[in-house]
Amino acid sequence: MKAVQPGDLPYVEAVEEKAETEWDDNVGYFVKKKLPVWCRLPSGQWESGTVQSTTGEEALVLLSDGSVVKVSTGEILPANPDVLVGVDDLIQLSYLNEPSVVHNLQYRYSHDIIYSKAGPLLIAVNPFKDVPIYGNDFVTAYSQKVKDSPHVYAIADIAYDEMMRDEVNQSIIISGEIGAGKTETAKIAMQYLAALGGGSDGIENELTQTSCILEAFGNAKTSRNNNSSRFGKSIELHFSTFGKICGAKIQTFLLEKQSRVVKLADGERSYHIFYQLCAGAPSILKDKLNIKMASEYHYLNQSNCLAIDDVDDARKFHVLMGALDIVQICKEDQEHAFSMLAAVLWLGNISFQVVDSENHVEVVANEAVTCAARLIGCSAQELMLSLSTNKVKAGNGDAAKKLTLQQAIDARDVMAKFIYASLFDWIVVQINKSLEVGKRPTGRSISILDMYGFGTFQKNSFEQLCINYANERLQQHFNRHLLKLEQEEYELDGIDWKRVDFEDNHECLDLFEKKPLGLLSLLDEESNAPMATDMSFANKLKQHLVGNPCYKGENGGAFSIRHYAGEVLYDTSGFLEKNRDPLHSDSIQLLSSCSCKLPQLFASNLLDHSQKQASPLSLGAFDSQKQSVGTKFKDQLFKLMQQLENTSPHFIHCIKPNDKQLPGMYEKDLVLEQLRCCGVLEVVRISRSGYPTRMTHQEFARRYGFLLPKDNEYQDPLSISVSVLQQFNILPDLYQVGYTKLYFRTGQIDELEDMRKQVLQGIIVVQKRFRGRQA
Ligand code: AOV
Ligand code: MG
Repeated sequence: MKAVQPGDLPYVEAVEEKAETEWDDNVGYFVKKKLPVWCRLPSGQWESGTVQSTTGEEALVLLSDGSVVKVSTGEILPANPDVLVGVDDLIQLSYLNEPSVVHNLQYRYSHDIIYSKAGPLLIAVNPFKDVPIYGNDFVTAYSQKVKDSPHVYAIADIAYDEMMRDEVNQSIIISGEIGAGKTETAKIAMQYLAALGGGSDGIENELTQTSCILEAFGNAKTSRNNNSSRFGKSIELHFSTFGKICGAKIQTFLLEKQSRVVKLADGERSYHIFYQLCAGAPSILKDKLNIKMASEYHYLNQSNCLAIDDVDDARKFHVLMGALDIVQICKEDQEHAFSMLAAVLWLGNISFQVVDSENHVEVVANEAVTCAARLIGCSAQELMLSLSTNKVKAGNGDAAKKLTLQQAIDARDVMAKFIYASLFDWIVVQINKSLEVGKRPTGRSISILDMYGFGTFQKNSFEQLCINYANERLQQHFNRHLLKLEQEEYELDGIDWKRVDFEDNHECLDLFEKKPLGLLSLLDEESNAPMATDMSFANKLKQHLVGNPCYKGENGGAFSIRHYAGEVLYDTSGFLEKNRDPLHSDSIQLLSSCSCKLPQLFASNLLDHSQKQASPLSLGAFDSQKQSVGTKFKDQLFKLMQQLENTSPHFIHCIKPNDKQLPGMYEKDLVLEQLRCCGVLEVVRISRSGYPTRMTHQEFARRYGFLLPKDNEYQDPLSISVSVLQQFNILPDLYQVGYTKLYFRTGQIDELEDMRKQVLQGIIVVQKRFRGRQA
C-alpha cells in the first residue's frame, strides 16, 4: 500500500472500517459513490462535487453547478462534510488537503471572518476593508476570555498571560508577503497590549502615535501596496510586575533609501512624508522652507504618481504633527526635521551644465541651490563646489577637480539619500527617547516583529534582495519553531511519532551566508576590488554559486534566486555601489561643518561614513575594514534572531487574497501558493497529531503528585506521574510518556488543572473522596 499523508489518515481509517469498500492502491483512499469530493479539473482548479460512479481509475463527478465531469481518481480528494466547513481551526478538518483548507478559509472570508487558526499559528486573510471586530468591546471580551474565536487579540492575550505567568519574554512574529497585512496586524496587536497594559502616564497613546510617524517616514506606495513598509521593525514593549507598560523600544532595519528617495518606479511614490509636507504644511512653514507643490520636485514628479486614492496627504500631515507633539519632539526640532525634508527635495532640483568637452560640469546657480544650501545651513557656493568638484592633493595643498555629469548627479543623489536616511534614524532615536520610561525590567517584554514582506517587482535590485533575504531568515525561524523543534523533541524523547516532512530553506540561506563563497561575501569582495563592476560581480556569482540549487545565472548581469516563496529575478546593476553606500568626501566635510540645526542628525552617520572612506579622493572609495550595507544587515538580522530565540514565539501569518488590494475578492491559487510557501498544511499536520502540552516528569510529579494517596509519596517522579495519570483515568491515546517529559493532547492538562484547583480549594474533602475511590 502506498504511504498516505498523515492528514488523510482519518479518512482512510474511517473508510477502512467498512469491510465492503475497496482500497485504491494509486491514491491511497477510496473513491465511492455519493462521496463528497474535490476534483481537479484540467484547468488546474479544484471544484467540489459528489461521485456518481467509478470505473477503474476514472470517476464521474457531479459538480455543484450541475455539470458532470469524468476525472481520473488521482485527481480526486475527499471533501469535508458540510458540518465541518468553516471551522475555526484547520486542525478540526477531517480531511486535510489543499482544496479543503483553501475552501475553509474562503468560506470564512466570505462571512468576514478573517482570522483562523492552523494549530498554533494564526492565519489572517487581508479583508482590504474595515471589519467591525476591533475596539474596546472586543478588547474587553478577549481579555476577560468571554471570546476565544481566532483573533490577533487572542494571540496578544496569550502572549501577555504567558509573560505574566512565566516571566518569560514573548514575541509576536508576523509574516506574509508584501501587502498581506503585517503592518496592520502589528498595530492591532499593539493596540490590544496597550489597552491591557495602559497606565496613567499615557505611554499607550504615545505608542499608537509612533506608528503614524514611522509610516509617514518609512512607508511608501509601491505597485503592490499603497502603504508598503520600506523598513523592518521590531517593537519591544516592557511591562512592570503589575503588567503595566513601562517603556518600549523600537528597532528598525535597513530603510530602502537607495531606489526610493531619488528615483522612482512608474506608478510608485517616495516616502509619504514628502507628499504630506507639500500638501499639508501650514503656510508659515511653507513660506519659511519655500515648500512648493509635490509636482514641482524632480524627486517626486518622475513616476506619474503624486496622490493615492482615498488618501488625504494634507490631513495626514496634521495628524503627523500631532503625533510628533505626543512623542515629545519639540516644535523647533520638528521644524528642523521638515527643513531637512525640504532640503532633500530642493537638492533633487539642482541641475548641472556641462562646461567642457570632457563632460565636466558646474552647478546651475538657481533657486534650487540657494534653497538647498539655506536649508542645510551652508553657503550656495560651498554646496555648488561640493556637488561639482572633488578635492585632490596637489603639491602642498588641495586642488579642486571637476566632476563629470554622472558623478555630479551621483554626488547630489547620495547626499539627498544620506540626509533622508539620517533623518529617519534620528526620528527613531527621538521616539525611543520618549518611550523609554523607568528602568528596564527583565522577563516581561513582548516584541512585535513587522518586517517588509517578501516580494518581487518588475525590477528587483539590492534592497529587494535584502528584504527577501530577511524573509528567508524569518521563514527559517518559523520552520524551526513550528515544524522542526517540535518533531525533534518528540523523536529525541522517544515517543511514538510519525515524521511530517517539510520544505527546509537552508540551501537558500547558505546561498546568502556561506563563508567565504556566499552571495554576501562575494558582494563584499567585489565591492572592495578597485576594478570591479556590477558585471564582474554577476560573473563571480556564476562562477561560485552554480552548485547551489537555489541560484541561477541569467543573461546580462542578472541572476535568479529560488526563494521559499518563489523565484525572483535580480538585476545586478547598482549592486556594488548600494552595498558600499559611499558618501562623497566633500559632502562629508560640508555636512559636518554646516549649521543645520540638527547636528545629532548627522553625527553618528557621518562618523560611520568618514571611517568607511579609505581615500577621500574618489567617489565610492570603500574601506574593507568597515562594514558594507549587506554585511551590516546580515549581522543585524542575526542579532534579531538571537533576541527572538530568547523569547517564547507566537506566529501570525498574513495572507493577501488578491493582488489588486480589493475587498471581497478571493483568488484561490494565490492563497494556496502562500499557504504552501509558509508550510501551513505541515504545521497543521504536526499540530493535530502532536502533543502541544508537555512537562518533565519532575514538574508533573511536583504539581500533581500530592493528589495521590499518601503511600505513593516516596516513589520516583516517573512512577508518581504515571500513577496520577491512572488515578485520573487519562486515556492512553491522550498522552505519551517520553524519556524526560510527559506529552499531552490539547485540553488534557486543563482538565488536570481544574481537578487540582478543586482539590486545593477544598483540599480535605477531595482527598477523602480520592481515598474513597481508591478503596
Ligand atoms: P504589509 O505590511 O503586509 O505589506 P499592510 O499591513 O500594509 O501590509 O496592509 C496592506 C493594506 O491592507 C492596508 O493598507 C489596509 O488597507 C489593508 N488591511 C490589512 N489588514 C487589514 C485589516 N485587518 N483590516 C482592514 N484592512 C486591512 V509590506 O509592508 O508592503 O510587506 O512591505
Ligand atoms: Mg508593512
